[in-house]
Amino acid sequence: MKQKILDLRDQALASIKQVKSVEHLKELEVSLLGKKGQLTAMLKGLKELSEADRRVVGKMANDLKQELAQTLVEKEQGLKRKASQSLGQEFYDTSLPGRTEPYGHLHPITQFIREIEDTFLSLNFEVAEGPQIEDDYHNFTALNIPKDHPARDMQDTLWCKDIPYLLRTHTSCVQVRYMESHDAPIRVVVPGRVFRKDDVDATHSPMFHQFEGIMVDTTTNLSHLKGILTIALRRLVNNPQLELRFRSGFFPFVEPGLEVDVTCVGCEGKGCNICKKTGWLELLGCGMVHPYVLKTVGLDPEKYQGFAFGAGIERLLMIKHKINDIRLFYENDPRFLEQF
Ligand code: 2NM
Repeated sequence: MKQKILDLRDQALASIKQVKSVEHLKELEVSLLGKKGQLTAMLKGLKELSEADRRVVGKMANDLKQELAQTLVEKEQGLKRKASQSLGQEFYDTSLPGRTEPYGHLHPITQFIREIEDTFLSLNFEVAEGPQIEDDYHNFTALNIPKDHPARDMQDTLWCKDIPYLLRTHTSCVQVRYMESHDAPIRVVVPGRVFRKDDVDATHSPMFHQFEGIMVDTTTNLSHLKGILTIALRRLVNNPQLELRFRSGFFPFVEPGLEVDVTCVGCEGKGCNICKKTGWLELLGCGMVHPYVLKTVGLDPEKYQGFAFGAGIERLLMIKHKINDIRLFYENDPRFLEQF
């Protein structure tokens, strides 16, 4: 009887090994472990044995039953896996966690433009946009830029071929358009792309971004300019201690004109390489809108006065984040962009 069980084991395991399909395996399972199967018959034969033999042989038969059941399950899994692979599908483990796509985000310049808009909206300014292809009148003439000014030269401006248009060299044209169509009081900020025929180096690009703003009312003056710029710049560079220094400077569209320096981010004013040991960084231009400009857009300069300012967005971001090469903004290298 013992030998019969051992023989059945050898024969059964060999048969299972040879099976090539799940159907055959099921048939084999029935012929081994089914009601009329070989092992079942053997268990029935235990009755004829003595009490002591029955215990030993019974255990052997039961162990074999478990072993065969386990082997059949493993064989079935193996056959199913093989079948799905041969169909060209990978074995699909539904218990694995799903794959997630990496998240993207807005470009740092777009992020910063949104911060500029939020900052000036909170100061009761509106946001305006305008065309990037402009005419000579809105880009130069209305802004009191004379015919012989170097900015009008082929050398400095990207002019269209055959048609009298250019790529705007600043966003001031949008303020001109805004003032043409709106009465005072005016408070507007204009972010956007501008174009200059610059050679590319670490600090120059033929396309960059600016934001400019104007405020016009009957009593608007330089102290308002100073207050608004101080609040806005402190918030935009995220430094409530930032100091502003106003120097006189020249822009044809303002009188008086001013240049604004801010505390150096590299040394907080102590003097370092970034600020050439001065403690200050040149950040933007501003001033009181020239009466000629007001008159040209139809605002009475005897009744209204206003301030205006303009700053480069890349330059401000480079100062804020200590970035030393403007080209990083345009190369779309994830190693750079992922830091924002
Ligand atoms: C600057 C500097 C100073 C400016 C002036 C005007 C307008 F339209 F009101 F005349 N818009 N922007 C201005 C003034 C811009 O950028 C460096």
